[in-house]
Order: sequence, then structure tokens, then C-alpha cells
Amino acid sequence: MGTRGVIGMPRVTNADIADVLDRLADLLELDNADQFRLRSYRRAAETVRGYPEELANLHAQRKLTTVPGIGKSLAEKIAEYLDTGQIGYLEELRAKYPEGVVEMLNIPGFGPRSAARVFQELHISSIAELEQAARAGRLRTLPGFGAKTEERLLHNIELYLQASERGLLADVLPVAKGLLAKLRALPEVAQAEIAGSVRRRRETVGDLDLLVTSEQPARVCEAFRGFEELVEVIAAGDTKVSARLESGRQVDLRVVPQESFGAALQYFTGSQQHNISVRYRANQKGLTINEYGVFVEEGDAKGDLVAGRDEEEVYAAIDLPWIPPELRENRGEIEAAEAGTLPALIEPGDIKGDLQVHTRYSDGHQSVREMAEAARALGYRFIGITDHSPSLYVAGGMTSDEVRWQHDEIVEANAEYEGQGVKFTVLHGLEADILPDGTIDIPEEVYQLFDYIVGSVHQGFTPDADRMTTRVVGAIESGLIDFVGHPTGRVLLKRDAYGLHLDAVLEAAASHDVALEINAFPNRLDLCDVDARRARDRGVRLTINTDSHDVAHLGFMQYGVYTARRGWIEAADVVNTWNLEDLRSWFRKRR
Ligand code: DGT
Ligand code: CA
Ligand code: CA
Ligand code: ZN
Repeated sequence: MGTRGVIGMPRVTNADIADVLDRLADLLELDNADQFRLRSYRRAAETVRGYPEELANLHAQRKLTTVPGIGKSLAEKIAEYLDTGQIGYLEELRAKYPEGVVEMLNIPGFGPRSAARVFQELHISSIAELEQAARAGRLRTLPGFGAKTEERLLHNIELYLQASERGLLADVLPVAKGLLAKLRALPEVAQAEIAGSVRRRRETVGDLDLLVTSEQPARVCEAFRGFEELVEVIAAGDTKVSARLESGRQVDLRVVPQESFGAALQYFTGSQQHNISVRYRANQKGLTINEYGVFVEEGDAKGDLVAGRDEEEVYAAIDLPWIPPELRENRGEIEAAEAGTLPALIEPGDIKGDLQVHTRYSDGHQSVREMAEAARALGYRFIGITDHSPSLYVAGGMTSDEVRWQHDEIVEANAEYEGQGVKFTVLHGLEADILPDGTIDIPEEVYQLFDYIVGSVHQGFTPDADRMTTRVVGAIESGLIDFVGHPTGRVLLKRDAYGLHLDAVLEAAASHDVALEINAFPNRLDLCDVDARRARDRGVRLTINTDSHDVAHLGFMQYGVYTARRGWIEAADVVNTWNLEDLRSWFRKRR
């Protein structure tokens, strides 16, 4: 048995070993090794990846060389990896080539020979430098490189960068749901689910994983390849297809037999860290879990299948209740499941209204009435209109007169709803700027008209975390705001959160009973999952709002709820799940 097993670490899987062999082959190719050796590594990686027996077990029995294509020298390297987690030879090769050169191997059409040449002859050691050199026409100094090659390379670099980036969940989830519906409609498909980070509702996703059960996997794969959402098939077999969506994002389809559905869904939902803990727990109970099922460990022989049809069964086999996918990040969910203390997570249906919505009074696209009607159509009980305060000129901040007109409109709308016996209320809020000195931009003469105030930072960001913290804490302590909008200011894939000492903010929010927003706009999701959880643990209330600037944005509420679920949030923690009466009296406490 390898030392990892002895010291109780989770086992190295065949996939882990295959990845290492592939990387070794990449580096050998860079190093100009002979084709024969290279191919033997590549083939070994492929064999190991699909090998039905765990190589970790074989190694324990000194039987690695029984695997086809694994000779003495490869067996030694695999053994070294299993025992120490490293291969000396691989580390040696790595030291010869910067990480950026190895990364170049991922550019379509740019092979190891080219990578080695640009590195050795032009000292280019990253994709960014390679791009620069191609743009400047410096690659054509190498024999065999011309203007055309440079042009093609630039295009391929762009493709690689595009596809390697993570995308927003909101860009992928609708496509995923569309593909799922089409798969379910195929006569050969019994069950189909989304897996991977999309099922866990991570804020950004690398690729999309889909899982299907069928007795005719090859036909399912063939039908899937024909779906118009796929612009390119990368790899296809009888039970597996990898393809590219129009966005450049990859989608992986796997087809498994019905009796493995739960095990495969559990495995491919991840996260990898969660699965490592799950496997470890299984091992301690004398069980083995993989994507085919839960098996009794019976020495060397493959043991009996004890679970696999559905996820409940898989978790039950290791004495745990089913764990919601959003929690599967190895952040204490297994311990909580064991102790029976998993949270009763908030659900989209718990939201009774949206408290951050813009109209044409500032930078929104529709009127108060149009936003209200759209919110009613979603089944909400209330909507809060929160246009910008005067100092935010760029976003059409309202003058005091505009606030008064807006107020009249809202009063009129509510009177009309009441007259018609419609149980729906428009609240009058304001998204007030938290100014650089920590004061809040509220036009004093109209302050009394508002039901509530959101305080947000929009301008005057500084990298000085102390100052930003003082600003936000000052706003909370002012007694004027009911919640802080998009508290950390981050924009996903574009702008980092401004430095903020969250603990200080949480302490102030808890003691002044000011809520923090989980802004549901898909590129904000601010607070993020982890921060929302910290807030909840400190007794801080939350509110989930879309920050809609258009009726079409109201549907973003789901993304805020997913983030909240990933932050272990329950409905009662979120003020806009409350009854309107309770919400109003909470607002009124402050005025
Ligand atoms: P992503 O695509 O980067 O947003 O994240 P995921 O979690 O969707 O990761 P992905 O697509 O690589 O794999 C999907 C799930 O499959 C992952 O969460 C866990 C499982 N999985 C895939 N490969 C491995 C592996 O080599 N070892 C283990 N333990 N699990 C794996
Ligand atoms: Ca994925
Ligand atoms: Ca994947
Ligand atoms: Zn804002």
C-alpha cells in the first residue's frame, strides 16, 4: 500500500495517474524525446484512465506491470508517484521549462516542437509573450514561420484564451437547461441531469457536464452530436462526447447504465474536494466509491455493488443524508450531514419581493409601473424601487423634485392595486451613494418620503482597505441605511472586490441590525457565497435583490438565491422572504 493509504490520505485515482503521465509526455515532447517513448507514455495514460482496477491497489500487491503497456520503468514511476505524490523525473523536466512554455502546448495547432523553438531561440516563455511576438512579426525570423503562420497562431491563441476562461453561470445555465430538455426528449434516454460546477451553481464555470442513462449509449451520443448548440465536436466515443458550444465553452456528455446513475451523478457533480472526503469516508467503512457505484471492499477482488441507482442511496451507504449540490465544496457539509445539522436552504420560491430595482428615474429602462407589473407577474408580493441618489450624475441620480414625482406615482399605483383588491405593494426606496467621507447622499428635504434606504459605494474606490472599511462602517453606523448594496464592489471576471475588512463590517452590521445584500446580478453575486456564510454566522441579516435596470433582469433573482444556498443561508436569514408587514416594521424601527 502506498504511503498515502498508510497515513490515511485519500487514494490517488487512475485519472490522477493518467493526468501525470500525459503531462510527462507533454514535457518529453518539448524535450524532443524520441517518438517511440512518447507514444508509449501517451498510450499508457489512455490505458490507465480507462483501466477497471485501481492502480493504487495493484501497486499494493506489486502487480503494476500486469497492466498492458506498463513496463518496468513506467511501473517504477507510477509507484514513485503513488508513494510520494511526485515523480522526480517529471520534476526535473519541469525545471527545464517555465510553466508558460508548457501552457503553450494547449494552443490549438501549436505543437511541442514549435514551443521548444520559440523558447530556445527567441526566449519566449509565456503565451502573452508569444502573442506579443506574433503581433510584432518577430516569429517570422524563424525558418518555417511566416506572416500567415503568425496570423493563424494569433487566432488560435484567442480561441484558447476564450475557452480557457471561466464563464458566468448565468451564461451557461440556460444553455445547459436547453440541452437537458433535448436529451430528455430522446426516446433512448431514461434519465438526464446537469452535473459539475453548473449543478453546484458555482458563480463561474469552466465547462458544462451532462449525464444521461440509456441502454443505447452510442445512439444517444450520435444524436447529441447533432444538436445545433454544438459548434464543434472535440472527442466522441460510444459513451462520451466532448464538444464546444458557440460561446467557446466545452460541454462533456457521459452516458451510463441506469444502475450507476446515482453514483455517476454524485461523482461528476463534484466538487473534487467533496468527493475526496466522500471516498475517504467510504474507505473507512470498508467501501469503495467510484462513478459506477459503491462497492464492498473484499481484499483484491471487486466486491459487491451496494448502491448506485440514485444519490440518496450513495450517501446512505456511507450513513449520510443526501447533501444539496450547492454545499458540496468540502466546507464542513459532510460533518454537518453526519451531525444532522445541514441547513434548510432558502429556495427561489421563498422570495416575496425584490428590493433593488431601477427605473427611468435614474438609469433603468422602464417606468415604475412597468417594473411593478413585471414583479407581480413573477408572483411577488412587493417590489422596492431604488433609483440612484443625486450625487451619482453618471447614472442619472434623482433630484428632490424627481423623488417627489416618483413618490406620487408609487402612491397612485398602490391606491390602484388596493382598489382592485390586488395584494401587491410598491415600496419607495433609494439607492443612496456612500460618499468618500462615509456620509450618505440623501436629499434631506425628501428623506421622509422613503420606506427604506440602500447604501452603496459607486465611486471613489481606493485601494486603501482601511479607508473603504471606515466608509462602509460609517454608513452602517449612521442609522440611515437599511442595507448595504453590493457590499464588496466586485465584478466577476472583471474587477476585484475593493479591499474591505469584512469582519469590521459584519460587526457593525450585526450591532446596528443593518442587512447586507447578496446582489443577484450575475456578474456581481456580491456578497459571495463564502462571505454570505460568514455574515450569517455572525448574526447579520441578508437581502437578495436583482439590481434590475430592465424588466428582463428581474429573473436574475435565482442566481442570488443559488449564491445564498452555497453560503448555507436559510429563508429566515433573508429579509425579503418575510411578510410585508414584518419587513415594514423592520424598516420602521430606523425612522
Ligand atoms: P469547472 O468545470 O471547472 O467549473 O468545475 P467542475 O467541478 O465541473 O469540474 P470538472 O468539469 O473538471 O469535473 C466535473 C466533476 O467530475 C468534478 O467536480 C469532480 C469529478 N471529477 C472529474 N475528474 C476527476 C478526477 O480526476 N478526480 C476526481 N476525484 N473527480 C473528478
Ligand atoms: Ca465542469
Ligand atoms: Ca468537465
Ligand atoms: Zn448600485
